[in-house]
Amino acid sequence: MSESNQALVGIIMGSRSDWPTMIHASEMLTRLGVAHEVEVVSAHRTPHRLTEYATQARERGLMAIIAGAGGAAHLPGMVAAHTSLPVLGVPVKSKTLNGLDSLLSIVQMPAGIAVGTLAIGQAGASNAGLLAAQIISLHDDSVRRNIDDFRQQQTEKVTRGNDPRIE
Ligand code: RP5
Repeated sequence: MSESNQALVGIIMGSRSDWPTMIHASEMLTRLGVAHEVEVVSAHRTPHRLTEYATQARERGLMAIIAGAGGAAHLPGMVAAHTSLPVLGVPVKSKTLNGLDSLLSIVQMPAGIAVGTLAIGQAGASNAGLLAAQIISLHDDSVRRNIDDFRQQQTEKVTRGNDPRIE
C-alpha cells in the first residue's frame, strides 16, 4: 500500500447494485498497493453529492476517479464535467440490454470532456483499477514495481503450463 493511507483513487458507482462489478476495481487496486476509497454517488439520485464529490476530489488528494454505472450511465461524464482529474468509466452490465446501453452512454462523450471507457462488466472494472494504478505509477515507484510483478506472474501462469488439457 502507498506510504500514507491517503486515498489516491476514488471508486464511485451509481448504486449499491453495482458493487459486485466494481469490487473488481477495488481488488485490483488493493493488489497493486494503491490506497483508494469507495462510495455510492448517483448522478440522478444524489446530484448534489456528485457535484460535491467531483469538485472536491483533487483538493482531497485523489489523482484519478473510477466511475461505474449501468443503464443511462451518465455518472462518469457528469463527474468528468466537474473535475480535470482523469475519469475512467466502467459500463455495468444492465438487466435489459446487457450493458450495451451503459457502454454507449459512457463511451460516446462529445469532444472536450474526456472519459476513458473500459469494457463492460468485471473485465472493465478490473482494468479500470489497473489503469488507475498505472496513472499512479507515473510518480510512485512501489506501485510501478507491483504492476511489473503482476505482469510477470501473469506471464508465468501462461508459460508454466501452456497445454490447456492439463490443470
Ligand atoms: C444506475 O442504475 C446504477 O449505476 C445501476 O447500474 C442502475 C440500476 O440501479 P438500481 O436500480 O439497482 O439501484 O444508476
